[in-house]
Amino acid sequence: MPRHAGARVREFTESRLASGAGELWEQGTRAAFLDAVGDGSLPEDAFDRWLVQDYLFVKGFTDFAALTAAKTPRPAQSVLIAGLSGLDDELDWFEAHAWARSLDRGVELHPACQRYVDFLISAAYSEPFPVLLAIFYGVEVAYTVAWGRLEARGPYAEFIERWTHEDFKAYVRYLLKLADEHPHPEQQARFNEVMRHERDFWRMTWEG
Ligand code: MP5
Repeated sequence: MPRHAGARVREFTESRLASGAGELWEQGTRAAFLDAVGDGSLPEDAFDRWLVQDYLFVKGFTDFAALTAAKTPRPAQSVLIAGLSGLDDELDWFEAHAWARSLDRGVELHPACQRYVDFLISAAYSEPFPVLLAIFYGVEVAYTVAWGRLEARGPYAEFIERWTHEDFKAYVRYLLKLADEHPHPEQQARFNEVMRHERDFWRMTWEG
């Protein structure tokens, strides 16, 4: 791990939900896949697998985000609506990359990806909005911290930058503020579940 990476992600690592997740936090935000991105040894097929599965994940996450926005009262709703537009741009971005690499976007969700999306959609229908805010925050913070442990250089610099950019971090910070402003006893348990799914998703990208 680069020397300054710990400092870059510390504000999130030390936040309430992250520290409450115990070892799941580390498991959800560190991955052999990312270590291999960092040292330049990532096999191309692993990257392609991640790209397609992450695209499919983000499609499901967008449905979760829309349902969460619908359940969240104003003024908190505002940032979630803006986030939907960001997700639309992100899907275009994934499609452009998948197209450029001639990947088949019609492939099925891997069981690990399917389980993660099923968890999100089921929660979106059944959980109250404060719990959904903690899940939302978990999904986004997991990526900004996991990718944030890498320096934005090498063939995948654009991917590292996407989730470590200052604007993205400000968005993640804001989601944390919303979750903190609307506490709920179930937030920690559902946040932990997100970390479990992140861990399993990363394993899938590495092991296939
Ligand atoms: C995110 C993601 C972050 N793209 N994939 C996984 C498995 N977890 C979290 O979501 P977004 O919409 O890319 O910021």
